[in-house]
Parts: sequence; structure tokens; C-alpha cells
Amino acid sequence: MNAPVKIDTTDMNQEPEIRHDWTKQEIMDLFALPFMDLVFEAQRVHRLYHNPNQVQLSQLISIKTGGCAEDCSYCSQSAKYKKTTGLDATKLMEVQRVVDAAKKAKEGGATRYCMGAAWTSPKDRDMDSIIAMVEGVKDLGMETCMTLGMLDDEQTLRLKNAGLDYYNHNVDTSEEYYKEIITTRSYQERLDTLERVRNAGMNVCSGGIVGMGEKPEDRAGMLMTLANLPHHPDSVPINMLVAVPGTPMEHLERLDPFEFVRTIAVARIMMPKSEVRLSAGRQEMSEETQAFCFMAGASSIFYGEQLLTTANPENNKDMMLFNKLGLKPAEVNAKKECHAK
Ligand code: SAM
Ligand code: DTB
Ligand code: SF4
Repeated sequence: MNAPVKIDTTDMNQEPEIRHDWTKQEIMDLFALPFMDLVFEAQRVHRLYHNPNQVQLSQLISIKTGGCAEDCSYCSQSAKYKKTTGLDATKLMEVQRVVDAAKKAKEGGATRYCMGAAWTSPKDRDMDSIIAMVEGVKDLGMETCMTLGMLDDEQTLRLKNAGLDYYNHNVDTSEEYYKEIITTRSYQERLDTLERVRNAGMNVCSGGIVGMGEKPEDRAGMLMTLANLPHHPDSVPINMLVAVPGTPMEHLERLDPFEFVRTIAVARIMMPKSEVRLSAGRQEMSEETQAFCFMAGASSIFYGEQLLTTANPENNKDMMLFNKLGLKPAEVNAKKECHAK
């Protein structure tokens, strides 16, 4: 394939322009580069702003599992697929149990604790507990992240005032493919929550999933949405679909791992200063694919043997891989200000 985009290696320290006006074609052209050129350029950009031998470790906990009213076709937690997934709904966890689990995660080496709830949006009656969780985890000296669905202005402000460092809300895919995946809330509603979080001064964590049967232009479209936001998300999780039995995506063919690596590389080039997280799907990924992801600019992973409802590699397995690659976990670095432009 002839690559329309040329990689210029004459000045290795050439800083990329921080852009918010990407066209789909430009992004498709990046995806179409020869693999080695693409990964080389992503690693070059990565080195300008990140330590290439360090990876940030975030750990997840599901503080409220299952019974969700949304119909996201990839998700084990939607009530719509309960009959086939068999996943039972739980109540919101007690605050102290969450803080105790965060302490264990910290002892295991994680620096950020990401608390997820299977909600369309938080109920006001749950907010006191949510705030106490943020405060309790922050008191441990960890960075905090929450993903609770859509937020209104008041909830956003309460989270900001409690000192929440990051709010995760994914766009999931391109605007065009989105309606094939979720019908119960719109793409625009997701963007509205991201805008609220950003305006309140919290760090935005937003990314999506690949391997959901989307076209290459949808992967480009997803990255276009993220990079063309007024500020790049501080953190961009790229998830490989975990094909959960009992969900409509159970039998989807796995995406070629090189296409996954390309997605990480293009995200890195388009959002040079953001953290790009190699997120769900590592359990099914070879060590070599993960190493390529780090080479392509992934600067963070989910650590710990559980994601929300599915398995993640065990800590010692990850540390063995880190040792083989000479990678070190990054130190805690709670950002007081949003760093991405
Ligand atoms: N309910 C909240 C929401 O949807 O915003 C928060 C939790 S939700 C599980 C967070 C994100 O996890 C989703 O937006 C999706 O990107 C990712 N996710 C969920 N199930 C997944 C799966 N099976 N494979 C890969 N990523 C998944
Ligand atoms: C994100 O982008 N990925 C995480 C986190 N944000 C909340 C969730 C992955 C979930 C994978 C499927 C599961 O364990 O249920
Ligand atoms: Fe609910 Fe979030 Fe799962 Fe969608 S992704 S069904 S909103 S828990």
C-alpha cells in the first residue's frame, strides 16, 4: 500500500503541533502508514513527553456491579443481557471496604485507583458515599478516578470539591458506529458530561473500545472525536473488546493485534501529551503485542487481576513482563492541573 503520509526523521526532536482540527482522511492516512514507520513516529513523539521506560499503574474496582439500565452491547453489566450473562446486580459497596481494597492496591504497586459503577448516572442518595470514597482513597496518597456514567452540574462540582483527580467517561467508538452499539444514551450526552468534567477543572479520562466489529474509519473517527475536543483528554484508555459470554458481542471475531497496536500509535501521535492507556483485553494479549503497545506509546495499564467483571493478568505476570522489557512502574503523580492541551 502506498502511504500518503511521509515520516520525516531528519529532526528527531521536532515537536508536533498540538492539533484539534484533524480530518478523518488525515487519520486514515496515519493508520495506512507502513507499520514500522507508524510505530517509529509514535515512539519518537512518545519520548518527547514521556519516560519510555516507565508505565503508570491504575487499578480498577467495581463499586456497584450489574443491573445497569443502559444497553451497551459489549457490556456484561447491562440488565438487558442478564438472562444470558447470569451476572447478578450488587448494591453500592461500603466505603470502608473500598478504601481497604485501595490500600491493598497501593501495597501491590498501583498509584491510581479507579472506581466504576454500573449506572446510567449516580443517584443523589449515593453521592455521600461516593464522596467519602474519593476522600478515603486520596488520604492513602493515591490518585483517584471515578466512572459513574453521566453527571449533572451539582454532582460534578461535588466530585471536584472532594478532590477527584480524574473522571472516566468513554466515547467508546465513532459517532457513526455508536448507534449500532448503544441506543439508550446519545453520543452528544457523553460529550456533554466530558465538557462538564473539563469545565469543573478535573482531569478528563476518555477513550473507547476497538474490536467491536467497527470499520477502520470508525477507529479513526473515535480518535478524531477525542483529539478534536477543545482539550485532549488527559488520559485516553484504549480497550480491546473483552467478548463476554452472554452479550451480543460474544462471538465477534478478534481484531488483528497489529490493528490494535496501530490504534495506540495513532492515538499517541494525535494526542502527544496525554496518557494513553493499554486498557481492557490484556488477558487475551500476548506479551509481544503488549510490548509493541508500549513501543507505540502506551504509557499506562490497568493493573491487578480483575478489571470490573472480567479477568486481567496477575501482578507477578505483569512484573515478569516489565522485567523482561526493563520497564518500571511510574511514581504517583497526582496532577493538580490538566496537562494535556
Ligand atoms: N457505567 C459507566 C459508563 O458506562 O460510563 C461506567 C462503567 S463502564 C463499564 C466503563 C467503560 O468500560 C465503558 O465505557 C467501556 O468503554 C469499557 N468496557 C465495558 N465493557 C467492556 C468490554 N467488555 N470490553 C472492553 N471494554 C469494556
Ligand atoms: C475503561 O476504559 N476501561 C475500564 C475502565 N475504563 C472503567 C473498564 C474495562 C472493563 C472491561 C470489562 C469488565 O471487566 O467488565
Ligand atoms: Fe452500564 Fe456502563 Fe455497562 Fe453501559 S458500559 S451497560 S452504562 S455499566
